[in-house]
Amino acid sequence: MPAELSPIDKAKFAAARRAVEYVEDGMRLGLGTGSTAAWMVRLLGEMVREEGLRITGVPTSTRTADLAREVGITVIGLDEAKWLDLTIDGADEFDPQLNLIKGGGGALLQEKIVATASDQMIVIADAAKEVAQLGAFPLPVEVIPFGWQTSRALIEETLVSLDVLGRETTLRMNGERPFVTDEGNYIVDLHLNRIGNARQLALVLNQIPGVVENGLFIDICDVVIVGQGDGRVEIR
Ligand code: ABF
Repeated sequence: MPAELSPIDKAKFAAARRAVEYVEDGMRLGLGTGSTAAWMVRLLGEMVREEGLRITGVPTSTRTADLAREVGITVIGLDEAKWLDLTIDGADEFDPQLNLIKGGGGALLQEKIVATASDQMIVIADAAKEVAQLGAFPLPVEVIPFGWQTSRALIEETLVSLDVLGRETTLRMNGERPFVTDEGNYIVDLHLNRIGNARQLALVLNQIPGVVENGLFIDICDVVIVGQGDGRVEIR
């Protein structure tokens, strides 16, 4: 473990270190995005450089693609890989059913496509991400820029009819301008506080014109590796 890590980074590193134990020679891997996933990518890079591990990686963002190349991982696109053995990614929240909120880092669309195209998805997270019910973390919804205000209004109307506590929505910003995803879209964050029926909400949101994808990952994750501040891990 690198020296001088804060407890939160120790937790992220510990989860990443356990996750790479699932990686076998020859695997095609989905490479997640975020600070926890970045530890995993660096560790895989070490295994490639020092142990001769042969893997190909499909990154879920340009950030991860840049890092993966930098550490020596062979990067290919999903269409070239076609199917993946394993995806390892971070999350913003996970519940007892291993359903997730993702997209705080803005990469939810590629993350969901890549995870869904994998035999297995392992989430790596620090213990603060574990919740009894999803929703305290704002739910990201990716919308196309054309008519985004209409899409947002439709999202707000939809929330009125569902079992959610909060209904505030905000357009994610990058300074003075809207945050733009790798796919050229905007993100509307939904401040719901508690999501009663995540499965229903995920389906309903994706019916709204202009909505490309939402950050609820339902029945996609197989295992969560939870890192603790003292470097221990627990498996969910
Ligand atoms: C990605 O990075 C996202 O889906 C999630 O939003 C975020 C988690 O970031 P971190 O690991 O930095 O907390 O996995």
